Amino acid sequence: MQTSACIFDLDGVIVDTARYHFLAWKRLTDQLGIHFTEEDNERLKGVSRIASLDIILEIGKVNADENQKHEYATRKNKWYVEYISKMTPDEILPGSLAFIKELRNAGIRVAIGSASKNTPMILERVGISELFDAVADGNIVKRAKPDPEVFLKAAELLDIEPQRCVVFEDAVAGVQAALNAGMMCIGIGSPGILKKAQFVISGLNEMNLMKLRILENEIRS
Ligand code: B16
Ligand code: MG
Repeated sequence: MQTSACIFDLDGVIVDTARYHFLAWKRLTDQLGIHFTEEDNERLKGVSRIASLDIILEIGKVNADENQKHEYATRKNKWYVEYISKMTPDEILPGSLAFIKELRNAGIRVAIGSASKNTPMILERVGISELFDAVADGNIVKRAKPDPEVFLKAAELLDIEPQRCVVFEDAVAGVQAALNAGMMCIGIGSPGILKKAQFVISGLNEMNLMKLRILENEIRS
């Protein structure tokens, strides 16, 4: 079965916003007296904002009620938005634009499937809002990855069956979400971490349509 649509995670696949998330969480954890490292930040990739905060509070062994949690998450997001509002098109990861344009020229539909509620601002800042046929993000889905909701929503918006979609994902929870959606998944990162992805590359600069066609034949046959 041939691929009719590609769904891209945003953070870690098309842009590297993990460092901005880290800087913003670090400002919060410094204020709360929690020791938070870049290694800890790895655990937050692909995880929703509030679930990320829960992990951080658990690391710091800090208790907080719902009101406090809401205030902490809002404080962090305010700083995060300050950082991403200064993003430029130079921050698009290598190979992303060329691959997405190649897909579009071949009639393959393209969508975003991201946990981030800041997806529209990021796409706008880096100048690629017009590039996607559909955007499924944290503003329209309720259940966080590894739940398949975000990818199923993207497929629905594109009007393409899940079995004809390929997901590109950098987070363990995101790879699982793609598989749960019944989609083929190509991991972006390390094969040692993204163990369940059917194939792993280090970035979209390693992908092109011919390679995708070869992979789908191997994986779907
Ligand atoms: P926001 P993705 C995810 O984006 C990030 O990887 C994760 O670190 C972040 O907590 C989450 O978005 C929510 O982001 O606070 O902007 O709503 O990888 O699914 O594109
Ligand atoms: Mg990601």
